[in-house]
Amino acid sequence: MAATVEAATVETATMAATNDAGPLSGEEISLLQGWYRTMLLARAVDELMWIVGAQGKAHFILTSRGHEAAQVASAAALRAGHDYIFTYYRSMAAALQVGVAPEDVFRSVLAKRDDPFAGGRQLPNHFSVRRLRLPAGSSSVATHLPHAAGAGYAARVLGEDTVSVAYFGDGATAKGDFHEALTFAGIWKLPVVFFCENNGLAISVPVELESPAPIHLKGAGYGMPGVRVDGCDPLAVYRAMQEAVTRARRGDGPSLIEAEVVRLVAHSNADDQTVYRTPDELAAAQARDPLPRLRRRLLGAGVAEAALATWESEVRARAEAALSTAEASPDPDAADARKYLYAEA
Ligand SMILES: Cc1ncc(C[n+]2csc(CCOP(=O)(O)OP(=O)(O)O)c2C)c(N)n1
Ligand SMILES: [Mg+2]
Repeated sequence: MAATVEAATVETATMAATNDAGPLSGEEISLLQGWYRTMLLARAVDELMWIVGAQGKAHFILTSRGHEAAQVASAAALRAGHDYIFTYYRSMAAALQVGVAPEDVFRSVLAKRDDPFAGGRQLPNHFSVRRLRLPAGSSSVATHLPHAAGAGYAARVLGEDTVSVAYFGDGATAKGDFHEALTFAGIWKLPVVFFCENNGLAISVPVELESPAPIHLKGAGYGMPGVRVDGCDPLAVYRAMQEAVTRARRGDGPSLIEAEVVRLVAHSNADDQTVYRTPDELAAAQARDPLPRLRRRLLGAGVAEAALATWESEVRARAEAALSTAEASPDPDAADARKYLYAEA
């Protein structure tokens, strides 16, 4: 049995190599420059979210810090507004990449009336934008995976060339929903990409206690390619995602991508990670931070330090302005608090 799994994996796991050392084409440099700005924006929004959380203005903070390269580069391989994108609570950088405004991220964090995802009635970062085909998701881990398989099935029935993508963490692969979604997508060869952001932890539980096998190997059990990629290398992620999306769009079925990322901060602002992560582990995660790594890569490719510094300050100002706009927007009307809970007469 083991040999069969290994054979299937060897055939399909072609994307692990990173190209940090190799030369970049002009097109790659231009892609990386755009992604760097979106990654910076996600990081700046993330940092400001933690500040408003500490100020007591937001009840719960969830973070994409350390996942930005994986999210931005994978989302860049999609057709925004055409493909279905099932995000999870950590997907803020992916959401920004496909067109969610930072003002709206902050409106959801601050539970404002005009939060377009849920009018301030959901946890932050539970994106829901019809125009962008970002369907509403639950906080319940992995429950959106069968939905993504269902959207793939709908595309098949409707004869559309849409691809459906589900973003989720390593812990989600231990849920029955993962098994059901990959079984269904695998049997029907649906146009779905299962994109796992493996940060090695499900809150405090290490991946070894969630998964008996490397996550990308699980694809073979459902008849689909399983690919492991360095999730801190945006070009490697982009290539893996492009291959999976192309395969799905041409009718060849689903793929599983495991992007190895780092969670740079606590699971949420309700979590003290120093209880279960040693200073050495935190330093090792910090050393893989995709932002300084990409900055070095761009400098090495000839992008001027002054250009990078300009983007950094512009993006910071953009995030701060978005926060001010959201803070100034109206709070929900208290009289509406029970709206949508019960059928109205
Ligand atoms: C069904 C379910 N069980 C438990 C939780 C509590 N919970 C929220 S996030 C999380 C960890 C999920 O880890 P992973 O899938 O690796 O994603 P990560 O947060 O690391 O990106 C858990 C256990 C939940 N939301 N839903
Ligand atoms: Mg995890």
